Amino acid sequence: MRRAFGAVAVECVMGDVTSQDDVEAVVNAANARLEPGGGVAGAIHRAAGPALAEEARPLGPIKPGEAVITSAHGLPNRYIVHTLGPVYGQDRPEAELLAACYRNTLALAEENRIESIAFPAISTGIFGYPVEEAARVALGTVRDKADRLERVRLIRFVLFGESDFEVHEKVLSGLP
Ligand code: AR6
Repeated sequence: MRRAFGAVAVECVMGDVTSQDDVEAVVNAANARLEPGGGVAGAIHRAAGPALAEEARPLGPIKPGEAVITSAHGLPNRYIVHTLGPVYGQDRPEAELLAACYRNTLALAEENRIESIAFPAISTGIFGYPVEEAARVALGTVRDKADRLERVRLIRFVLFGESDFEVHEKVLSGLP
């Protein structure tokens, strides 16, 4: 499903964030040291190859809510934006930190003249953020920022499973 907020399209798809070959940038649910890990980070580093860790490591460590950008190496995109989500129940205030991930990632996209970007559901895996709560923060933040985007024209949320996809669709369709 897809909605337009001014000139910006926001869509939800079910799939794998490492196989979004029609967007300029993909977002990594990174760890602080920007190293390969599990989940999205593991999949991105596997697909990108070892040169990604070499490029990324000197840019870390990063704090929850921060974002940095690298090239995409073996992925079919131009850039990867790496952002560190909050660990639910530990990094507080979690909603503010999660919103900062989306805002800072979109700010980097603007600086780098990126027109299309695909996000996974940051913090909702190993970091334990409940999916619906996270979806409200993520989609609400993107909607609020859409008006001020001058370059970014497509924001895609790539959800790994059917239930996460359905939750995001419901939240996106319910946004004012
Ligand atoms: N494509 C799209 N979504 C995915 C994929 C994929 N290939 N793989 C998993 N997901 P997570 P976090 C979903 O754990 O919670 C890492 O070890 C997954 O089902 O990747 O921010 C890092 O090194 C979940 O809904 O990220 C960090 O230490 C969502 O993506 C830590 O985990 C995010 O899951 C980051 O934890």
